[in-house]
Amino acid sequence: MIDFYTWTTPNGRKISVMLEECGLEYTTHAVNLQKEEQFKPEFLAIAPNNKIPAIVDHDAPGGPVSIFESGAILLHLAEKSGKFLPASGPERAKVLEWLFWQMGGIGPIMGQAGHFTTQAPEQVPYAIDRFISESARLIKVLDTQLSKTEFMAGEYSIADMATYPWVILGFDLIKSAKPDVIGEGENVARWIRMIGERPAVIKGMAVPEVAS
Ligand SMILES: N[C@@H](CCC(=O)N[C@@H](CS)C(=O)NCC(=O)O)C(=O)O
Repeated sequence: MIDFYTWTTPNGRKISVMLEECGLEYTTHAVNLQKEEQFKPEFLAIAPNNKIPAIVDHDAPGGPVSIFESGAILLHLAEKSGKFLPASGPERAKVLEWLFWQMGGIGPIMGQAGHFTTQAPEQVPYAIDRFISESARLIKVLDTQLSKTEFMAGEYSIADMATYPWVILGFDLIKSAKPDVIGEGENVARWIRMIGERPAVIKGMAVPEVAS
């Protein structure tokens, strides 16, 4: 059994999608970021960086283990299930390449774009333009890759699961802000449609259920 600590944000949804895709049994614990529950000592004991997602895998080989950082969790679950990450060879390298591209690029950059456009106490035009432009550049990179392959690394993988929850959130907004960079982004649009139709993705994107 897996205890899963999450909230209604893209980094959490990467993991709920993967858990659903693998059919792994899990219990969801909603960590309300608006109420600053990520700073509670019992959560910090599992996730010292005070961010969701985190898991405790009670049936890991060698005994129970707690893991924070969404990329590390995706790798753990892929290795545990034997799914969505080839065991070796160039196919594995390609999945890891695009997974780390998401972890170091799309996630932090789109996160800052969202922060400076909707949450910052003052409007900072340079920061807004910097993060929206870099998000647009990254989406164009994704679009070019998806013009060559059906999914990011060939077959559907943890790289797609890591990237989809971010791109679905910002694609229309960034495309309309930077049409000169992204154009129609038709390959990303096709990829969004294909992934969004997967039953596990529909379920995973609705985790955690919170009263509105
Ligand atoms: N690199 C981390 C980022 C996690 C992250 O930024 N989580 C956000 C929600 S999407 C969070 O918990 N923020 C709470 C805070 O910063 O206090 C990962 O991929 O797991």
